[in-house]
Amino acid sequence: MNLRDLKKYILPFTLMAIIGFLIIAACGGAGGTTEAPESVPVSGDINEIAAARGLTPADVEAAVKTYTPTGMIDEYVMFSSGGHSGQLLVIGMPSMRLLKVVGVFTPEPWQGWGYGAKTTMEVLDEGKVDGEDVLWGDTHHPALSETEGEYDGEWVFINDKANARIAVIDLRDFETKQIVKNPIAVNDHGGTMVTPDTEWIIEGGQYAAPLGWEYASLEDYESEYRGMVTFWKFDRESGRIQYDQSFAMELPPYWQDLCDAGKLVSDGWVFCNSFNTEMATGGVESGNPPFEAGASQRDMDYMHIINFDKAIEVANAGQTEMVADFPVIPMQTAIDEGLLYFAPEPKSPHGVDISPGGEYMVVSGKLDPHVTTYSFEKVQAAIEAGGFETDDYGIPILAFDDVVESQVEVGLGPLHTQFGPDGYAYTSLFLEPAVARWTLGGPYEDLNEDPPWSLVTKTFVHYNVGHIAAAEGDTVSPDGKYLVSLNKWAIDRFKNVGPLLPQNFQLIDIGQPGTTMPLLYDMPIGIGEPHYAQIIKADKLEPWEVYPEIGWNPGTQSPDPNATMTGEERIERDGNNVDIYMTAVRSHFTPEHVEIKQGDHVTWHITNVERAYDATHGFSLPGYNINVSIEPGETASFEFDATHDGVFSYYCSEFCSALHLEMVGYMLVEP
Ligand code: K7E
Ligand code: CUA
Repeated sequence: MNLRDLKKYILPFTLMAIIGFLIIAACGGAGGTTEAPESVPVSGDINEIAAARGLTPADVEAAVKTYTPTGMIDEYVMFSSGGHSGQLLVIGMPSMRLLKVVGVFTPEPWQGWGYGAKTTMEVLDEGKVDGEDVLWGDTHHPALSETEGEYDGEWVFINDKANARIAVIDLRDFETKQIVKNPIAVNDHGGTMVTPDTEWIIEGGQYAAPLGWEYASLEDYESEYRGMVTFWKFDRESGRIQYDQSFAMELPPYWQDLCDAGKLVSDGWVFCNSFNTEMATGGVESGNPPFEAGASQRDMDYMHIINFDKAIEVANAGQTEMVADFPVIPMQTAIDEGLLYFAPEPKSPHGVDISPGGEYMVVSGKLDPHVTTYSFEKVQAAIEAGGFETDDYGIPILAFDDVVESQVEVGLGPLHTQFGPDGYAYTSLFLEPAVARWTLGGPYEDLNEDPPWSLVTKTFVHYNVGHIAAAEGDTVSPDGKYLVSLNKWAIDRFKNVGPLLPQNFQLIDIGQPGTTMPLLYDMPIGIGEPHYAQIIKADKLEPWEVYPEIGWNPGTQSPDPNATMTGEERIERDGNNVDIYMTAVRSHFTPEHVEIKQGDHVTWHITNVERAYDATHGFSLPGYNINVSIEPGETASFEFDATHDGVFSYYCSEFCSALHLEMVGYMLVEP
């Protein structure tokens, strides 16, 4: 490629970047970075304090809307991805207080996740990739379980983009119960999304590769590389993904991005956006267009429209091929059976979001200033009418004009869309950076004063927003009220903490109609880059305060056969195998002496016999990398070989009582 060609590719991006930076610079000023005053009065008249701190009346109003005094419980709970921390964050709203970091793909010492306790090691072991431990993840999209399209507060799922894994978290105890590794894909992106009754969890792919971890040269990209979408069957009774009832669909090697399940009128269908329909394979070092240019040449990519109800029938009828021992509907079967259609979508889109009633699919092209809304009804009519063009793989393409309902110009770099209860939709604008409010038409037309299919207002955010999340925003009845802008850049929002900055969540008030959409609060996220979040009404969550019975196994969510009641503590030896049955209660472990021999194999069971709310004990065994968190009622088990001799003091690692420091014991390992 010569320099002129390269310029042709690069120029639009450079322009976009410059525009982006200009705007950042502009709103950095407008956003008003204020130095903290030297000294702030802590007593006196409220107006004096506000004036001394440089607070405007709008700031005071925002404070009153978000300030949550001690003991007041938040109205909403946000489940946010923890990005490449591999964890899940639980945040109260509107206070924006971090309530919990849930260990998912990465060991999390403070909750004993991955430091010996069997119920945690077994789950992390399920996440092995090709037999190897992979003890981190890149979590992107949490999905709360739904009943009839409403969040039900029972489960939350999240994907690991890096390794194509899905985790299942039980909201009775907020612990991860299962990790499944996708056998046909190295990595993923379009997960997790659930069907309206959580019978299925959707995991879309991203960077195409030969399915099933095979090798093929990039020269053979078009014939050997493939995209995919996997449908995981979820069983509420057991609380587990049913691996052997799950299946995938082979797709062209376009980069499938994000999916969403249809709901109400579009229930039974699944939609995914894609980019790189150019099938660029990069190689800038060899004079090829770089990926970001090569994958952005066409004006249109393809929204994938999947007749999912029919796909289930086809899979159940065995019209699948095994790839890495996993059933996959071949692309040709998907075409022949009418499971897969495309609709052109402008231009390098990112995500597809289904309106609350299921009537519309909303897509934004990153390089197009519009949101494009497709009508499900029109899609059905176009499929009915037939007579399609096809892509190179023979997949029917519905004509753009036949299926588009409306295009609304919202601004630069539109990404993701959320919905309110009042016919308003919200789209993040990465480049401006702002959140746009615009109106849906059709059945939503009379819900507000603003004309249908029009931009209403924008709120600038700081900075470079990715996803946005609205209260109950993915349900059939969104709440409105609050929206969180998940910003990628923080720049000047916080005290500099060095070159690696936190991401910035910004709470926005969307409870007022029209052009009023004020920013309320900033929350720095100090771990990982959160991609997406879902927000549930807090009263839908009813987790246990303590485990239901003394001797509970959180892995099976049932009584543990190794539960130990007070008075039953003992050490049993059978040859070199030593079994320890221990209890923990404020403020002692029983037994307090454990005497074993070097070379023994030790299996240790500890039951926290407490019934008091929050009476957690930790158990740490230095020298053996053991750290366990034992919640009230829980029985935790771990095993190790006593390889090092010596004297090891085990102690409680949760400050649980005035005599917590005395909650200790000695393990003596005789050489
Ligand atoms: Cu970062 Cu949904 Cu993975 Cu957009 S994704 S921003
Ligand atoms: Cu138990 Cu500290």
